[in-house]
Amino acid sequence: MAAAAPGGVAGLCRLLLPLLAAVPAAGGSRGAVGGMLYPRESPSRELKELGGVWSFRADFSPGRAAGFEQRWYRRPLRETGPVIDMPVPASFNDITQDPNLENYIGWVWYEKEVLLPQRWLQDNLRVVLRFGSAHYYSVVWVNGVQVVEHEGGHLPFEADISSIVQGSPQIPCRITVALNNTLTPHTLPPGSIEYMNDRTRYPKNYFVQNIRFDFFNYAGIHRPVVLYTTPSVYIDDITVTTTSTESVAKVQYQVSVVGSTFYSLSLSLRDQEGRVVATGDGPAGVLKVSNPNLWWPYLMHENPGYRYFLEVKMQAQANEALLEDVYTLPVGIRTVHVTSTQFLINGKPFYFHGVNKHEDADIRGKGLDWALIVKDFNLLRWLGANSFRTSHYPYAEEIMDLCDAYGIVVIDECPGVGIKMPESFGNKSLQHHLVVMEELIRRDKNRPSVVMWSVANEPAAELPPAAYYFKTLIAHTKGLDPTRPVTFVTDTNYAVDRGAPYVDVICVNSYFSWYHDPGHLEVIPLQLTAQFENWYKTYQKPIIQSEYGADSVPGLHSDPPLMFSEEYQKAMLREYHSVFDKKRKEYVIGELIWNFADFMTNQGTTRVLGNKKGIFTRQRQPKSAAFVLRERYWKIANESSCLPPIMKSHILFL
Ligand code: GCB
Repeated sequence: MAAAAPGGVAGLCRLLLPLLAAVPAAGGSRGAVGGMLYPRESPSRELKELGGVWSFRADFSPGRAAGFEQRWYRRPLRETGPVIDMPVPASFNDITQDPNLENYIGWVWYEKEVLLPQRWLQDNLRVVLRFGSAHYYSVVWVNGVQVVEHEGGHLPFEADISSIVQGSPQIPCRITVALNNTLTPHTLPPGSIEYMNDRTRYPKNYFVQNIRFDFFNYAGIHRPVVLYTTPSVYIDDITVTTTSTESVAKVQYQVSVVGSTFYSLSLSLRDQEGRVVATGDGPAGVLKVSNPNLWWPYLMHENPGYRYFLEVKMQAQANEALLEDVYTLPVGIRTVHVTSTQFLINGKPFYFHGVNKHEDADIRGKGLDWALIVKDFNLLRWLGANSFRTSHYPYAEEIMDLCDAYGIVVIDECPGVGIKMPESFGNKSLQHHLVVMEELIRRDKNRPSVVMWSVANEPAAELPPAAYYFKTLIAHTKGLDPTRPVTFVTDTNYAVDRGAPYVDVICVNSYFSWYHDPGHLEVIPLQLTAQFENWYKTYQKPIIQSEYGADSVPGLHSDPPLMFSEEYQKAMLREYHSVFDKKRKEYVIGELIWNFADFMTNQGTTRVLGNKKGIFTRQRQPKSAAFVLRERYWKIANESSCLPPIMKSHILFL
C-alpha cells in the first residue's frame, strides 16, 4: 500500500473496529444463525442473478470515512460523487490502470439498481438477497435501509429484504454495499496495519497492510449476488449424513422449517434416472436405499461422483393460504474413516494424489469465472488428480458442486492462514474462528466431496497458546460435524507442534532444497524420510505431504538443473516422489503439489510477478513439471483402481 491516508491507521481502525464490535447482526462472534442452503430454483422458488456491471467508488477521503459520514447509502451513489463501472463478480484491484486502486485499503462502495417482478411483491412471499462472498467486511443496504453486515471474505451471507421491497414497490430496488479489506490481528486471515512515522523516509500518514500469508489480498464482491424467493414459511436447512454396507445404505436427514410450527414435510430420494428409491416424512428420519450406488472419487470407480437427489416438500397453512416449498438437495452416499495408517473412503484405502489451488486469475483476481472453473477441472482430470485442498480459504460453492459431481475429493480449509502473531491466538480471534467453522460447516456439510476439514494453514503452532487454541477449535469442529476427520496444515517441527495432538491426520508442508538448503536436491531423500519417520513415531497417525514445490519461470531452462528453471522443478518432484513411493506403502496417504497454477502475491524479492510454483502458468498452460506429475498420477491411479481401460482412455482425452 503506497497511498498516504491522512487519519491513516488510526482513522481506519477507528472506523473498522467500531463496526466490527457494535452490530452483532450477522458477523462478529454471534455464531452462524439459520441455514444457508445454496439458492436453487424450484417450483416454489425463483432466482434472479445480479452479476454484471455495478457502480463503484473507493473512498479515498482522509480516514476513508466519507461514505459513512455522508451516508452514501441514502441516495444513488452517482449523486454523491463520481462512480466507475465495476464487474461483479470480480476483485476490484486489477480492473483499472490506477495503482492506488490496485493497492487500496479501506472502504469501497458498490451499488446496483434492480427491478423486481410484480409477482415478487405479494404477501406470503419472502425475497432474499444473498452474496456468495465479498472480501472482507461487508455492510449492505437496500433502498437506504441496512439489511445485513458480515465479517469474513469467503463464505456466503444473506438478508430477508421482503419488508423493504414490498413496502416500496414503485422504486427499483437499490442495493448498496460498503466493503472493507483491512485485516487486523483478529480477522481471518489476520493482518496488521503498520503506520510509518519516520518523516525522513515516509510521507505523512503513510501506512502499509502487513500480512503473513503468500497470496495477494484481492478484494471485491467475489462470488454471485442473487435475489431469490421462498414462501414466507420455508425450508431453512437440511442436514444429511450417510452410512452404508454393500447391500443397504442409510441416509439420515434433518430438516428445519422457519415461519410456522404447523407444517408437514415429505421427502423423496431419486436416483439419476429419476426413479424414487426411498421416501420419508417429518423433520428427521432415515431413508434406506438398497443396492446403493455409492459416491466414489474420480479414478476409483467407473462412475465417480454418483449423486442422488433428495426432494424435500413442505406444506403449511398460513393466513388462510396453503404454502408449499420445494428444495432439492444432491446427496452422495459415502463413508470416511481414518486408521493409524490409512484414509478409507467407502472402506477402501484412498491415496490423495492431487494439488493445492488458489482462486486466482489475471484481471478478475479472486472473482468467480465459469470459463476458468471448467478449464481447471479439465486440467485436474487431464493430470489424473483425484483431490485438492482449498488452500487457504473456502472456495466458491459453484466449484464445490463440480467436485461433488466429478468425484474430486476435497480437504476443505477455512481462512485460518497466517496465524502467527501471539495476539491472534487470543480469545477474540478464537471466538471468531469458531464462528467461521460454523459458517463453513453449515455451507459444506452435505457435500460428499468434502472428506476432511482443515482449520488452519501453517500457524505458529509452537507458541504456548496454540495448544488451547487448537484443542478448542478442533473439538468445536468435531462437535459440529462428527462424521469427518479434522486437521490443520503444519510446517512446525514435530517435536514442538502444540496443535498436532488434536488432529486426525498429520498434514505437513516442507520445501527441502528450496527454502531449506536451496539448490541442494541431494538432501531431499534424507530430510524427507526423517520428516515422515519423526512425525509417525511421535503420533502414529497417517500423514499427507500437504505442500512441496519449487518455483519455475516458464521457458527458463538449465541442465544441470538450477533453481527457478523448469528442469529444477522437475528434478525436485522426482526426488520427493521416490520417498513418497517408499512411504506410501506404510502410512503416507497423500501428496498435494504446491501449486496447481502460478498465482499473484504481494511484491517481494522472492516473487516474480507472483508465486511461480505452479505446474501450470497463471494462464493455465503446462510447464514441464505438469507432464511429470501427470505420468505419475495416472500410474498411481492405474495401479490402485479397477477402471476398465476404455474409461481411462476416454478420460485421457478430456
Ligand atoms: C507455504 C504456504 C503457501 C506458500 C508456499 C510458498 O508454506 O503454505 O501459502 O505460497 O509455502 O510458495 O512459499
